[in-house]
Amino acid sequence: MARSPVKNLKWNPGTAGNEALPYPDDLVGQVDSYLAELEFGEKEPVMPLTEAMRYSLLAGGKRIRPILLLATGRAYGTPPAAIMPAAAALEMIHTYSLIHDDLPAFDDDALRRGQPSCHVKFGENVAILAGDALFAEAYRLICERLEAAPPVRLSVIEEISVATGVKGVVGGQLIDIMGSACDGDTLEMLHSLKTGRLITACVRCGGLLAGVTAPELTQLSGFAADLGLLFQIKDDILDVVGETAVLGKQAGADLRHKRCTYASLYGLDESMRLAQEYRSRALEALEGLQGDTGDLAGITNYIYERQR
Ligand code: GRG
Repeated sequence: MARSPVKNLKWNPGTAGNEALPYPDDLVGQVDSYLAELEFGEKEPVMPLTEAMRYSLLAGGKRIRPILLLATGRAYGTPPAAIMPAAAALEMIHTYSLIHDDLPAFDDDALRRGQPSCHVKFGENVAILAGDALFAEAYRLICERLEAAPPVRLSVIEEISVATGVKGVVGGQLIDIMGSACDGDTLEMLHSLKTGRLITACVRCGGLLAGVTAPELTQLSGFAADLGLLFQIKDDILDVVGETAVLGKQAGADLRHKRCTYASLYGLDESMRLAQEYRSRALEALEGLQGDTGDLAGITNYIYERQR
């Protein structure tokens, strides 16, 4: 068995209080309402496109990424409504990645968010365009609706561009489809890019919009990196032990695709131990921050405990 990727970790009794903190449920409804009200210029010729975009966007994902952004902002006193366009944009980009990931050229998955995948419902060509449009509309939303000083808005755009490009989601996806060697370092690098980098962007954008200092932003990034790996380890565990009906996507897909995952590389027991350690590490990172990080601890606990 490969070595554990978590080095020199000790259980930190200081995180114990944070383990009871709840998920900020109030933000879920706010995100869902905002997404439902978005206008994409629905006119007859583009109706199938906007229908496909809404179909996937409003299908009821967990909204972890926008909530992370809003919770980070709120930790430093920024009201969620003030930064909602950035949060919605990140959910749109995440939805775009799910639509494309489900395509026959990638995972060829027929079920997503408890309903037929976008390409199953609308056809492959429309699904590709729905993803493309969600990506572009996300940037339009930030440019038109996010009220922030131009340099801050530019930093947010840069953050998201980097997180989604070659040094982020797309690069991670390429490494994944190339199916390179399955070892601990490759796995960590793959997931840091494919999943972790977008999660980090959510936290960093929340921090940027709240005007945190550079050292604070660095510490927030450390928290987010651990959270991203926790998210992925849990995702890999759920692929093995979860149920399709609860997950809203096909369980066992990693095995079907012979993917290198935490569960396949380290086994279930060790993966669960790693998840616990990354939760501990993420909660520990929150302790040194200046903001009121209760919501971020609640999100960490939710990601650790989630069943879908
Ligand atoms: C440039 C964003 C972008 C994508 C193009 C297709 C592709 C390249 C990348 C695939 C990235 C991908 C789908 C990674 C998987 C991440 C993951 C585990 C998603 C599941 O997230 P949840 O559980 O889903 O938060 P919900 O449905 O709850 O939002």
